[in-house]
Order: sequence, then structure tokens, then C-alpha cells
Amino acid sequence: MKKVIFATGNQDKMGEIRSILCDWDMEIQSMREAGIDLKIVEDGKSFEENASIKANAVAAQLEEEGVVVFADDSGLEIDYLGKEPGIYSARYLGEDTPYKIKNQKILERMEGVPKEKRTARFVCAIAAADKHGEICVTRGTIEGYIGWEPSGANGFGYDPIFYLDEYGCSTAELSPELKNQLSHRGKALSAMRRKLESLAV
Ligand code: ITT
Repeated sequence: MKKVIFATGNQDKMGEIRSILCDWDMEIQSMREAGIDLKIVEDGKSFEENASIKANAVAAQLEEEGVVVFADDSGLEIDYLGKEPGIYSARYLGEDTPYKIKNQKILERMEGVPKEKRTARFVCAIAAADKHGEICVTRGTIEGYIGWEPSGANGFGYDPIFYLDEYGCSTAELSPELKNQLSHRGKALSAMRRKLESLAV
């Protein structure tokens, strides 16, 4: 294996992925850097299915041996809201709606809900595929709760309303290094790296 191409159009994710994998001796490219432009319909029923759909769609375009496509499908599950927005996290209230508004809406829907019922988690599935097909899928999660107000300017998406008990702050208030060490994405990517190393892909 000589190169990983990430099947994502999300620049915030891509930034985190590069930092998480910065000590891996591997060429890492975004889909755009690899010159691949694909509109992928994410119609799976789980994070794992959607990650596979994205990785397989891009891998089907590959001609070169030794290139592996990774895809990240991730989102926020809020227990009180029946695990919403879940796999629809990017599409919640509309793909182009600013996160300030999405986060405010979630806080409104959680009004009056006590701390013990505000549990939530970020989930990340990473799928890997090459020109011969799918290799494997890994999952990482981080448990937390929905706070009462947005706070912090780091991270992206739902980070300002997702709080960690152990740190008493939102994941948007953590340094990028600490978020990456603890996060769903950090865990799923580390698991994938170990798995591919053990399979000697
Ligand atoms: P690609 O499919 O092109 O990778 P996307 O943004 O559409 O980009 P997803 O379908 O996986 O990606 O949706 C993930 C959404 O979940 C993302 O847009 C955020 O709203 C949310 N999310 C995932 N990880 C997050 C994190 O670490 N912090 C905050 N929000 C996160």
C-alpha cells in the first residue's frame, strides 16, 4: 500500500484526518487532490453502509495497485431525540443551513430536558476499499451530552453543543490535538490503520 485517497468533500473532516494520521508514513490525498470528482448518493441505513458506499464508489474509479480509498461517515446521535440527527447529521435542516442555526434548533428541542437525559455520542465509521473491492470497516465513538448553550470556536459542525463530562467543556473548546486523541474519528482511523497493518495491505 503506497497511497490513501480520502473520499470526502468535507474540508473540516479532511483537516482532522490529516492531523490524526500525521505520523503515518503514507501519502494521503483528498479526492480533489487525486483529481476525482464524483457525486455520491449516500442511501445506506447505517454509518457503516454509507462509509462503504463512498469508499467503493471512489475505489471503482482506480486503476493503480497499492492505492486504498478511505471514506468517513459520521454524525451525532442524541438519545432523547431517538438518535437524531444520526446518519442525517449533514442533511439535518438542509445541507446548506449554517451550523449556528442547526445547533440552536437542537438546543430548543432539548429545552427543559434534565442532564441525565441529554446523553449523546459522535459516531464515525471508516471504510477502506481498493480496486479489487472492500477491505474492511471500523467504528469509533465518543460519549458526551448536549449542553445548554453553544461554546467554543474549534472543531466544526455540532462541536459547540457536544460536551464531555470529564473535561466540563464542549469539543469545540478542546485543542485540536486533544479532540483528535479522544474523538470518534481518531479512534476509527487508528483502528483502521492497525487493521491494515495487520492485514499487510
Ligand atoms: P462527506 O460525505 O463528503 O465526507 P459530509 O459532511 O456530507 O462529507 P457525513 O455525511 O459523514 O459527511 O456527515 C457528517 C456530519 O456529521 C458533518 O457534516 C457534521 O455535521 C457531523 N459531524 C461529524 N463529525 C463531527 C465532528 O467531529 N464534530 C462535529 N460535527 C461532526
